[in-house]
Amino acid sequence: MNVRRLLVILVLGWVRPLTFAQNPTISLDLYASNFTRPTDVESAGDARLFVSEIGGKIKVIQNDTVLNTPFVDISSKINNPQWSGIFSFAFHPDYAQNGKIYVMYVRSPDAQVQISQFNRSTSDPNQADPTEFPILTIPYNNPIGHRGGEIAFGQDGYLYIATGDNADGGRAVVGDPLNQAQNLALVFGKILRIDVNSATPYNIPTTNPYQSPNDNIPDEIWARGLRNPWRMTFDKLNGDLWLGDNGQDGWEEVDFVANGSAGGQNFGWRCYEGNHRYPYQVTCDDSTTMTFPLLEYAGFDHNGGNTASVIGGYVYRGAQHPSLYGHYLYGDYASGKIWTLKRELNGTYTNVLQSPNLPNLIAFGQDSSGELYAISFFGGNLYKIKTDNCPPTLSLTAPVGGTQNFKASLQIEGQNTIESGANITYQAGNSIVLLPNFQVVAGSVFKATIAGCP
Ligand SMILES: [Ca+2]
Ligand SMILES: [Ca+2]
Repeated sequence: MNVRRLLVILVLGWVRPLTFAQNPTISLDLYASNFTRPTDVESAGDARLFVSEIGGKIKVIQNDTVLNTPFVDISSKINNPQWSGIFSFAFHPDYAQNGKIYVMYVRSPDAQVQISQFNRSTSDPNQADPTEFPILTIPYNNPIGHRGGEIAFGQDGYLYIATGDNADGGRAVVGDPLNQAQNLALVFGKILRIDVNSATPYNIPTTNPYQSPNDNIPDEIWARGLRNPWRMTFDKLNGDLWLGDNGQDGWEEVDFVANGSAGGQNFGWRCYEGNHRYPYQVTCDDSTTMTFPLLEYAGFDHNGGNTASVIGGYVYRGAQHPSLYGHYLYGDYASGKIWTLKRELNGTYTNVLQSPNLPNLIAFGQDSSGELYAISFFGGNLYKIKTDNCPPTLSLTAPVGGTQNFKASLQIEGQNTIESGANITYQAGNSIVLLPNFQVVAGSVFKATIAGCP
């Protein structure tokens, strides 16, 4: 042990490890613009991003440029280019090999929701073949009813489909009067789960909770009790499911299901709106059978008459913004608010309203490196989520290499490795604390300086 290492350990003998939650401070950087009513952002697992427009196109962003020719164009098949076209799309987890992309859209003329597969062109990686392979149709029959939704692959390789309750969303109407989200005979207000890999168009996973053909429950149903789920994602690190469910007039909610769940959750609607008994539903299953939200926030009735519509997002798993690591980003379409939520393993969480405001926030996106994006429906702009260059505190746990300068206005705590050949500076306004796991390996340079952010 060299003298320097010994000194670090001696100093640590009286430094109490920090226990305060570290809250990132985010900002929005314009990344691409001039989309027409964009609805969703996805990555194919490479450096490109793809953005869907409600009118039926999926566009490619490559080398910071939006390509003129869309990747997918189903403009002639969608129901309404203003409001009801492409809602969501998803690349197959093995897209690099099989070139399969899945699109969820409201189709013309019957306004049912169609989920179809398309194939990457064999001649142009920025084009999909126009041939459509139908997978599943959600038979919505209320012309103005909630249609959800989201399609996304889970870590189990199955395709999850979040559906709306097929009921009107108007202000001050009774929500889901036909109680469709609770009704297990209907696919409305549900999460469905299908296996698109072992059969055409799909198989029912044998572990689906209602897979028995004799129970009068569609075998696709995995969970129920949703009103209008808008955005469902899986944590790319651990496969946990996160979902934003739009409330009626009372409460917006964020739902959470840990990876490996057997399914069968009842998320409550319309027996419950958020954590609150919905007064118009007379008979309900026992509340102990319900899966209540991780978090709720006030909707129209409890919010001074201000409209609210939750937009579920992603857990940040990128490397560019260490203070954001492990935080779930979500927002609100009506208010433009964006929050970061850090959930601990015991289910408690820290929820922080961030200062940037994005009107008509319609979706978050995640690129192949885990960096996050947000897009505005009427604004037509795509933003990259960044953290303030100078957060109050920074806690570094992952190894760092290269030449980097980490800054915090108050304190940096390091329990990480400075990799060989690295040239790293920690700059903090008040203190730099090195915990026992901190290590500077041979051949690297590490500097610590007490200085505020410039
Ligand atoms: Ca069944
Ligand atoms: Ca609920």
